Amino acid sequence: MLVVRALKNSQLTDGESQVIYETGHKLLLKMKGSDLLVAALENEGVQRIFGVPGEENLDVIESLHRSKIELVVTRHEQAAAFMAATFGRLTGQPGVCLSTLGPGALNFSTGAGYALLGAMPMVLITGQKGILTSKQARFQIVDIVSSMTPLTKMARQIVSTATIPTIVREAFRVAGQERPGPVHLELPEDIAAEEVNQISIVPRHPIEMPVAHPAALDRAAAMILESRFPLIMLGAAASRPRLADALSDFVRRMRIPFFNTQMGKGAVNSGSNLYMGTAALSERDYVHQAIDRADLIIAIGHDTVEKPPFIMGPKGPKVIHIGYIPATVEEVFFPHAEVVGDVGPSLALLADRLERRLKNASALLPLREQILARLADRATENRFPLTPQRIVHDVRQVMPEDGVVCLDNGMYKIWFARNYRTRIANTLLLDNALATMGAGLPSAMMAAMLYPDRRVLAVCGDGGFMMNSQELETATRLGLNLVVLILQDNAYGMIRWKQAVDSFADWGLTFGNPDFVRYAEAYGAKGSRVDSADGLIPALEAAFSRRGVHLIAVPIDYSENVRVLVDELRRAVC
Ligand SMILES: Cc1ncc(C[n+]2csc(CCOP(=O)(O)OP(=O)(O)O)c2C)c(N)n1
Ligand SMILES: [Mg+2]
Repeated sequence: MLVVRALKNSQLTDGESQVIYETGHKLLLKMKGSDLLVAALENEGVQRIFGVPGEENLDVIESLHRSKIELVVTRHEQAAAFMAATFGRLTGQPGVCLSTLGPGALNFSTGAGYALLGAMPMVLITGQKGILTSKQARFQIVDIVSSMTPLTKMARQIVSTATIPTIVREAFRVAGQERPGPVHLELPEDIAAEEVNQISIVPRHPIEMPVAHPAALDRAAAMILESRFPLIMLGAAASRPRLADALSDFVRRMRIPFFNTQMGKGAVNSGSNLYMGTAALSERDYVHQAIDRADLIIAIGHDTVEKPPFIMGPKGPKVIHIGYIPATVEEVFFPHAEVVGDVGPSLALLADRLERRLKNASALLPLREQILARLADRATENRFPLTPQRIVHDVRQVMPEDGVVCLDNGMYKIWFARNYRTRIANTLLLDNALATMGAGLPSAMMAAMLYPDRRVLAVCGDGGFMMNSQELETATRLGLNLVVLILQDNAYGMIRWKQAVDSFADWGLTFGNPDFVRYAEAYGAKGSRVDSADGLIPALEAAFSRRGVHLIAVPIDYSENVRVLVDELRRAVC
């Protein structure tokens, strides 16, 4: 254990104000709780913290100032939480965000829910008034630990400097281990300022997850061998960054066709000739022709936080759940067998039992061409405003294989999930769990920070974009290379679509918009507007090649929503 020790004045030579300790932590003449917190965060490998500080965080800010950790100030705490969560999603290491007490901490709520449902590792640190005295009575005090408890895997107030190292270590373990998610720590200002004597930082060590039990593997193998029409489904947990290679290997060795849920998209090379589609709707889409014919679905990493990719009933296919943790049983999902354990090695063991023994592996493959052909329908239509299919098609043209598209939430999410083909894991980031509006821009900003050499595109509706558009300032200040595509229908289009589907009157869901070009320019970004069907590709190309932050507004024709997603599917699949 590394011992962090406060040196007495007498131990320092004249004029010496700080000592570099052997681990690289700076040991201060007077060490305080916040220094210990920051030393513990450095011990976890934290390099950046996102947030909006308040006066209760000032000790922490001073400690960060003296550390190697960068403080990235955002313009709203929600955006900081979305960025930290996306860091966790893309790296597997918890992202960290910081806020003040009360109002700032409450602004973290949506971000905490986003990380909890989305299984994204994150540590949220909030300030609080002193707990030993009460000099400001109840000013700004709300019970944040209680408000965070249902939104996190663990929520704790730090009540003594002595426990900081263990609480921080525990927080990162809990946040990072399967199923990953957010952890909340509240650091009151008097504990942050309290002088610290001799306290040990808890070192990290690697942890290997157990692999599935041989009996479970044998049972699953027998079911797969018996199956006449097997189909693989890749769910949200299939997109864990560490799983991409093992999963691709499994699909390649089994030769069973696969489809994915929205959040399982890209987990395996879907340019692959086994890809059958994405279940963006719960039923009646073209991909459901394969799902409905299957007698066995091998569901890898399915997380029932997602809108159901298909609905199980008393009849229909058997389901094997393969996951890091056991399945959750729902009205619409109740697997018949489970393979629980570290997914990558467990899949390799399953493939060892089955490779070259499956006579029916590709029984459903003949449906593939017809399903994918229907999705490509009208993708190059020359209509203006542009159709969603054309927008998805044109975006794919300008995005290289490793380019990352980050979606906000709106009607276009269904179109991108169905029609956008991914070839590399985590190159279409979307939220089909909390499905909150406002995360598109911050998640894309995080992707742009992590991958400065890749093209990163945020796709937002005109509603969702405006929920965190202030972060354009953060993006320009950070010097990010990022393009934001705003799909303009002057409405909450998705709700309008649902209104139409359920035969409600078209009422109450439209709004006005700022001039997006001038709006971008006011932030020091560049703005442009697409005003012809052939204008989107050149606008995107120009924005990516000029670098910096660009905003492109494109009018969208949502009449396709009802034409395809209601009328056509009803005719085709009924
Ligand atoms: C924070 C939040 N508020 C409300 C909703 C409900 N909701 C889902 S999609 C949507 C409309 C989105 O409008 P816009 O961003 O313009 O996208 P569009 O559907 O018009 O393309 C709404 C209001 C939500 N998911 N999240
Ligand atoms: Mg809209």
